[in-house]
Amino acid sequence: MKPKSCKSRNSSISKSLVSCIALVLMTVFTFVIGCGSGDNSASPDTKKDPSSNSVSDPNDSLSTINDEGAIAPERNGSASIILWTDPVDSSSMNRGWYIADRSGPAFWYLTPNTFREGATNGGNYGNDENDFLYSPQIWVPPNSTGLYLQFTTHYRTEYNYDFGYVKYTSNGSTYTTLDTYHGSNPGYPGWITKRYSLPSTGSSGKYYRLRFRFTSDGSVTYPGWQIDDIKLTRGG
Ligand SMILES: [Ca+2]
Ligand SMILES: [Ca+2]
Repeated sequence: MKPKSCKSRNSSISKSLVSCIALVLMTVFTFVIGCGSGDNSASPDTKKDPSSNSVSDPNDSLSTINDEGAIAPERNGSASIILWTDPVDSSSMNRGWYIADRSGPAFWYLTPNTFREGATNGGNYGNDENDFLYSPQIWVPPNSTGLYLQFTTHYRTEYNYDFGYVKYTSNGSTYTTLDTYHGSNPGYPGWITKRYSLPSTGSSGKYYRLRFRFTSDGSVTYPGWQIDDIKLTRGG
């Protein structure tokens, strides 16, 4: 009897223990489910600001272009990146170009689909011209290599006396001459494409500015100079 009684008592204790364990497990399970539900309701995925999910574009820095109207950079084929371009159309003068008519009757003007130095009726420039056309500032990012200035042009001036100068600055004050035009371009009145290599920027980005200057002496005039489709590119 004793063993049976003892066994019955032990069995009762075991059942109680199992019940307790089951209760604990249920409580833990309910807690876990509850906690899981709480995490889901506050899921970072559902509350994340979409804008914080953007991946940094390696070309972001290229978008930091001056506020004078330069357009965003884009691929120029697969070989280079266009840092800035102006097709020179009727809206170009809203893009930060600057004209300075220092002397002589003619000056740079918008035709409106090209820039032209000469009389605004299409006739010849005058004597003693000293006229400037400045581009907007163009932001060139750090470590830019393979820089090129390109544009189309035609010109007809008095050979060796009336000149067009193509220049640029990367420090805002010192202008470097890329080319000097006089006489007629090959194929005039046809147009030609000119391309000039510019030095790399190094570890700091720089603002570039282009300058097209025209001068004439005291006699003999011609139609002048036109430029169009100007762009600054860097290696891709
Ligand atoms: Ca002038
Ligand atoms: Ca002349």
